[in-house]
Amino acid sequence: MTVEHSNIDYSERIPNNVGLANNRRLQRALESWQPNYLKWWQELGPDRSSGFNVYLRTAVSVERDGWANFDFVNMPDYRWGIFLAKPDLERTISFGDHKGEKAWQDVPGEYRASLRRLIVTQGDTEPASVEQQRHLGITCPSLYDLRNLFQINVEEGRHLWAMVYLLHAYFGRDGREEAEMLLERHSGDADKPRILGAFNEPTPDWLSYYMFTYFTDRDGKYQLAALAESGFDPLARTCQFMLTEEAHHMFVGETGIIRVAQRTCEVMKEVHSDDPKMVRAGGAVDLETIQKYINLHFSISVDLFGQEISTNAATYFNSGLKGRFQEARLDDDHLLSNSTWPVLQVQDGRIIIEDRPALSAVNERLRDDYIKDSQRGVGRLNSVLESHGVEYRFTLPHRFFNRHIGSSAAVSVKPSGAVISEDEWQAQLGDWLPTAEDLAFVGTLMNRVTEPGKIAAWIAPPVRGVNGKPWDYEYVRFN
Ligand code: BYC
Repeated sequence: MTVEHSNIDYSERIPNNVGLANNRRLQRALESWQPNYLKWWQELGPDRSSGFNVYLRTAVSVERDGWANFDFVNMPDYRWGIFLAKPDLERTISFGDHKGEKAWQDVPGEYRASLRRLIVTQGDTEPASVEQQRHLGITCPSLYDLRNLFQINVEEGRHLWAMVYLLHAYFGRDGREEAEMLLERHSGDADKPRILGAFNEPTPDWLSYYMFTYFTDRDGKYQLAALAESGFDPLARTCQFMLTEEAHHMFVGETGIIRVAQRTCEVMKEVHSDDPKMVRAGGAVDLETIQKYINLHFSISVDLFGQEISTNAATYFNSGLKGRFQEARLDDDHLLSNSTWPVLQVQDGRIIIEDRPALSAVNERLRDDYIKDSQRGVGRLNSVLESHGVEYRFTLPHRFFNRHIGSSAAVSVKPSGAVISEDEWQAQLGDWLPTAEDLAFVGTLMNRVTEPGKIAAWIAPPVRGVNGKPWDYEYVRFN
């Protein structure tokens, strides 16, 4: 058992607030993982960023405003460490078979395998996203964007540390082996891919990156919120702290997409046309292509919630390992023994809605929360079009569009929600998802802009900069 403080000790080799110095075995284990992590960062972290001085936010304590410490950091020298919010020893489990019992400060033997699996799956996504984004720095549209990319990358690295700490501290030898594996699987690797589908997809350009941080990081928000309810208190506390950082990642995504759409509207005015060809000739991404990117990234991200009907999810819930979004605020028995939840299913080539036992529909319920939240951002995006007098409107595709997980994986579904034949799907695919030609066009816009105050022509500058600085501040200094 370690002693936890709110302030982080940066004089240690591994900065931490978990009293690592008092637990020599754990300290040694983590110190032997650390060089492997740094090697991984050098090889698969942000490409060609060594020696960059970046204006970054670093956590100094886990108190409310503790991480809001901004300063220039030399890129590879960022100090990753272990920060856990203080335990609330009175906290009780709010759902499932153990409802009302004290939260566990150690792993209950019977749930060891399930917990390890959840932690490994969560941990696997963090380095995966860094790998997916590793080449983007080379084509950054501005210093502001480059700084945000690195901020997100170092935080994903820290989130990996958070999961590795749990594996090392609570799961003994198999935890240490899993921690090694987290550095051995790689995004898109044919032999050792990352665990979840979305994390093996490429992020080839900045529009994909904004979509990823809008849609896929938002899955992170919902999954972390569900894990923040966990009866295993160290996991719950870690996820609470991670969630504060997730909010910034989604902000980068949402404002990024808005800035791209805003610039498109401006170019439409400049070229006096809404013809996609003219818009492209004017140097912006046409709205139709932005919509295809939305379709792609939304569909990849809704897959991350798993099957509509899942016994895994029911077991996690019953066991008190993973709850629902804002579990404690929900007004029900938190046992779900007799309640139902409406679930969309594909049956005989048709989409039907059926009431299913709520316990087995926990994944679907989280997906419902996620979709509602995603929709709100699309509404804000449409306000930008409206304010420019543009009639076009973005939409989220149907939740069954382009799915690879769940009951609709076996059928083809249009963005509108109609089930169609495989031939129709193949014939119209290029209208709904980015084609090779669309990707190549967006690729042509990706030119590196690193002069303070300058920004690429396909994106509008942000409304404000970071931490009260102007947007054209020199956020990254190259040595
Ligand atoms: N790809 O019973 P089911 C983030 C598998 S993102 C591949 O529904 P379950 C971040 C599933 O594993 C948040 N496989 O599964 C964002 C299962 O396999 P087995 C990440 C998939 O367990 C941006 C089988 O299908 N955190 O933090 O209820 C940047 C049956 O499915 C997928 C978590 O996900 C898929 N998409 O639900 C950086 C939280 N979906 O048992 C970071 C932890 C399902 O047949 N993970 N499968 O071998 C979980 O809670 C669950 O593992 C899942 C799946 C919700 C993902």
